[in-house]
Amino acid sequence: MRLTHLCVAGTVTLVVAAVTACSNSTYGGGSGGCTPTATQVCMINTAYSPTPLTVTHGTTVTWMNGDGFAHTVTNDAGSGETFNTQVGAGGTFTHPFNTAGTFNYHCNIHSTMHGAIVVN
Ligand SMILES: [Cu+2]
Repeated sequence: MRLTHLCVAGTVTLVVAAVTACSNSTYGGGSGGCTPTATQVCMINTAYSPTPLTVTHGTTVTWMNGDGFAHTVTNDAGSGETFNTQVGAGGTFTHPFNTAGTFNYHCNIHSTMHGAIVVN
């Protein structure tokens, strides 16, 4: 008769993987705690979202930085609106848009970051 060793099942080793690939934000990765709204642009994963954002003239637009590092909100050359602000992790910046038009902007730190505000 064979002697059977009964292995005690249930010794489950949980491997807690340190996920770094998708957490470039100190605010939880992904949305970074920022939710885009009708008047708010999020800076998430080194991009503006949404873009373009369309608002009615007289609207104050808020940018929130959901990333864990700084961005800027800087008007493109020739834009009818002038702003240039560095926004740290978790920070916000607001700018009122009182004139209709399309206003392009970018991040001075990351050359791939471009956005637009369309004002009706
Ligand atoms: Cu940036």
